[in-house]
Amino acid sequence: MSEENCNYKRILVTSALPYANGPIHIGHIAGVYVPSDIYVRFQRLKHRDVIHICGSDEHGVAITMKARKEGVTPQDIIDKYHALNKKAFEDFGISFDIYSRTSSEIHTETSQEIFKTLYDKGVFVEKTTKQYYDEEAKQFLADRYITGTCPHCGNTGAYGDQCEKCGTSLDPTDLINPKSAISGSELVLKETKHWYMPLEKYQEFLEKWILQDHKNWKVNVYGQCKSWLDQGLQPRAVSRDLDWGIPVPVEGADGKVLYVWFDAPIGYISFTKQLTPDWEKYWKSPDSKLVHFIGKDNIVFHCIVFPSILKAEGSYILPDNVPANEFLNLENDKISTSRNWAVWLHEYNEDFPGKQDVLRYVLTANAPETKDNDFTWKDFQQRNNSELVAVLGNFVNRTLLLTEKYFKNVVPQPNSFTDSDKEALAEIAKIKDDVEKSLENYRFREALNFAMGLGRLGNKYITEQEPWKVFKTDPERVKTVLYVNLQITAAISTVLEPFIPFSMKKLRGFLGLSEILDWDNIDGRELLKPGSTLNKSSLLFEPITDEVVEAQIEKLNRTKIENMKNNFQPAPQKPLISFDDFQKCDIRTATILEAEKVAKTTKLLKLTVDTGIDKRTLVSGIAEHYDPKEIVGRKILMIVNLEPRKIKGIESKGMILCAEGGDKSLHFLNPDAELENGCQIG
Ligand code: B3M
Ligand code: ZN
Repeated sequence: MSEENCNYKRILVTSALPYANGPIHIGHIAGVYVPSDIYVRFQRLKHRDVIHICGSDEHGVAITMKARKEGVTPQDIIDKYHALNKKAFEDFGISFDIYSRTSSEIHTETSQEIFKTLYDKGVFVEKTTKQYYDEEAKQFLADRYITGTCPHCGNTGAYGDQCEKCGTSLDPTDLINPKSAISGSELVLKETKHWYMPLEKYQEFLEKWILQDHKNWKVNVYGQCKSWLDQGLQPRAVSRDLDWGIPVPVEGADGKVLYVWFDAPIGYISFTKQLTPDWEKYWKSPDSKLVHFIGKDNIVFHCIVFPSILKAEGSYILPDNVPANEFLNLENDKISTSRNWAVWLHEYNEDFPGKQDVLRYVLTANAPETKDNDFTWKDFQQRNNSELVAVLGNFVNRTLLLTEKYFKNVVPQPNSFTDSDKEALAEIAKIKDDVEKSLENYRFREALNFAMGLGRLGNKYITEQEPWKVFKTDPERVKTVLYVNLQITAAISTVLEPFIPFSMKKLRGFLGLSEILDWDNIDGRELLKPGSTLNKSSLLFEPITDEVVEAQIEKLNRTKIENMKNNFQPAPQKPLISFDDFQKCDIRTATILEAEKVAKTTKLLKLTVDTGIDKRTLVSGIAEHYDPKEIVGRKILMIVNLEPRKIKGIESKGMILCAEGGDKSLHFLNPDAELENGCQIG
């Protein structure tokens, strides 16, 4: 038992509430939900009083924007994605104790109650400022609903909070010629009153609570908090002029709702209320430990803003740790919901039925715990085949098959133990202790690697002992060897449960275990008794084929092309030329007679063409778009009076005219009639 957890009677774990405006993807899973689920499963195995709280974050502008874009109501959006994500988490084995939603009545009550408490205590600062108002839509506009020209790069589609083209963070008043994204109309600046959380008043408290009392927080979390504090905290609005959200529960607040980041973290509290009448034991007792699992973009809200709100309210505990992860990229590109550049959890569950553990394993082994990391389908396949199948699965399979073959699926009675037997048995508890220490310190990649050490231990031992050879001459020895292997296998079924629960449940079935063996009993004692009967086993993990992985990569490539086409921006027109200039260009119809790749290049084809004037050679950068075998005989248009150029030692006389698509594809141009070679294009 880690001394840290000894001081706590119960552990309250929260996972960031995903916005109900889109599906969950592997970046969310790697960053937040697999780590939190591993941690909670482990605490349950330690028989600790732990609850895991999560649910949909259903307010905020992102949801109303999605609704507008899809021509439905915000309620339609949150109902769709709350249900989709809740099921996707369940199917993936993320074992929340409650997955609720911030559109619930209990959440509205709880949020308004906390707001009112702070309001009545005079915590908030009321401020009237000028904000953009759409007179046609009769509403103030959130930053994302304001578009205009970026003062930095001239992008005419910049938003009130950011220019997505040059990445500059903006204030709506920075925009040139700001317009409403709702009605398209010009905007007026209008006075509006809002309530602000004076974070600067909690600067001193936060500096002590974080920078002095929580030096043990992850470096990336501690560092981000320190930079926020070093800049000096500023007041932060806790209300918005929106028609979607929790109404501000005070006089003079018509048309105003709680800022989504004020109410969302309170969801952790309202969902706990929903889960248990003992909710105050978790949220208000000093012997409760609160841990927030989040992504790095939520650190300021969970380490600075929400703790300040709870501190101001006065009766709640504050987080003991906030082990935020960095971001996961996909095939070396940033995961993006808007660009559909993601592996969606619900689609993974559909495409890989029964293989949830493979993704759990890979996302833990590759987790962005200290820096952004990259997910590739090839790595997914490689880790499955060379780690899960070849190490863990192989060891378990050999142990169970040999026990079936030699001892009819009954755990053998061991004879005397050699030193290697004793060392192997002793190693089990040591590995378990290493896993435990890493898990208590939120180092999940490290913990998984330690846990896989049981598979490595088993493979090393069984390979050294060679029971398949020894059985011919000394079956009694093999009883001891397989007994040792079965103890390792039994330990695996518990120690790896937090990481790959589906497979460990399957393994317990093979071992005839109706319950998970006690974590703390993996201390060198006997786990599987001689004489107990095993069940028929099968492979724990199957290899993942190239075809399966290629299909996923192909799916992403189709997305990439779709995105390029959807986001196609025509290049700006070139400077004007005179008609005489154009007349100098001699463009003709021609036919390709021969085509071949230019050696040592990937982009070049050497072509022989019939221009009607002559037969000539030219070199063209179309090798990635056309197969030389398929273009012989094709009609093309080409400029015939370009000065010859030597390209890779080949004299190239002319240039083929091609159109480049939004997806960077290249296409020959052809007149709409069968023409002779040499016809002039004018
Ligand atoms: N809905 C997740 C996000 O920023 C946000 C978390 C709320 S946790 C209280 O994508
Ligand atoms: Zn810009």
